[in-house]
Amino acid sequence: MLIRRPPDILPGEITPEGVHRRRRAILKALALGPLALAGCGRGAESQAVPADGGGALEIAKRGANVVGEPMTDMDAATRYNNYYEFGTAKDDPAKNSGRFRPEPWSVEIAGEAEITGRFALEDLLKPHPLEERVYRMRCVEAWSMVIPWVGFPLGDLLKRFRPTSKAKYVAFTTVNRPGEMPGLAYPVLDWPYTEGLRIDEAMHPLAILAVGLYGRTLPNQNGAPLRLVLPWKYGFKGIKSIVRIAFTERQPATAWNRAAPDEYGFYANVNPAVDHPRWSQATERRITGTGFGLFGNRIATRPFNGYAEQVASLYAGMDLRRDF
Ligand SMILES: Nc1nc2c(c(=O)[nH]1)N[C@H]1C(S)=C(S)[C@@H](COP(=O)(O)O)O[C@H]1N2
Ligand SMILES: [Mo]
Repeated sequence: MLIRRPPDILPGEITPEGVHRRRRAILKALALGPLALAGCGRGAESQAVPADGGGALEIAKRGANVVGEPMTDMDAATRYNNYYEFGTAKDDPAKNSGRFRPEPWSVEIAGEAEITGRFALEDLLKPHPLEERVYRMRCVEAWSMVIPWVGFPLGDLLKRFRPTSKAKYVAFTTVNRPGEMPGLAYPVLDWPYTEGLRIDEAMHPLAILAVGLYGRTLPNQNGAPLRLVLPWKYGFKGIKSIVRIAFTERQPATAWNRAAPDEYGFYANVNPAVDHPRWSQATERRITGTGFGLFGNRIATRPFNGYAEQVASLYAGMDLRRDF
């Protein structure tokens, strides 16, 4: 049975029912038992997180050593959001997403692949061991957070559908539910929200499909039940509440690129040398928490958000000022 959450409840108060039940449902569907904690390399020991999420935050904080930077509080990560389907103010998604129902959920797989069709989320997640990994996230408005996402590499899922040699790109679509998403009443973007990746970007192990954060199931405002996390790209590439994944031969249209092609490119790799036409992208405000933490330290932005060593080779020979 679905437990509705009143829309006016703040995310800090959502421990109860809804979240716990959904987490239990997902953990059960995954036959997970304890969450495997892998960190992102550098010999981070695998650590078990109790299925009830207890201690997950503490473990995730130790995981911050993986990026060597202080983690953002869960409070800020779940109250300061961009999810325009729930409104354009940063606190709108937390305030307005209580009516959204992330279950049951299915995803349509379409296009240039041997296997296509509509699949229940549980079935898509089943064979993929979940990991919790701490990543820097950099939004286009020049703020960033350090968040422990729970998920698995996108490529592990995509490969199962056996993309054909014509599959050069992957296109993603967000769910379109005007009754549950009040922001859809405003023509801010050409709804539904769409995003895309070149297939080699999509297959890169740093491209993550997330189902949780801080050892918990994704809250609605962060893109429940399934969203992309692309640590080397600007935040808008991290499409939320995905209902369709299509393999395409041509570069797909994306919502932000269609709305303002001079401001938001298809690649959207974090690049301090290429400014947004209306502001510099050379520095960012690192948000650590709510309150004063929202002001954050101003720090220099790094190419590919600090992940150049892992991903720069994907773009060898490209002019990143033109393909921004
Ligand atoms: N469907 C959808 N996905 C979206 C957005 C949106 O408005 N709608 N906003 C994007 C932007 S601009 C950012 S910065 C990230 C924010 O993710 P977070 O709120 O979990 O930090 O989500 C991205 N994914
Ligand atoms: Mo963003």
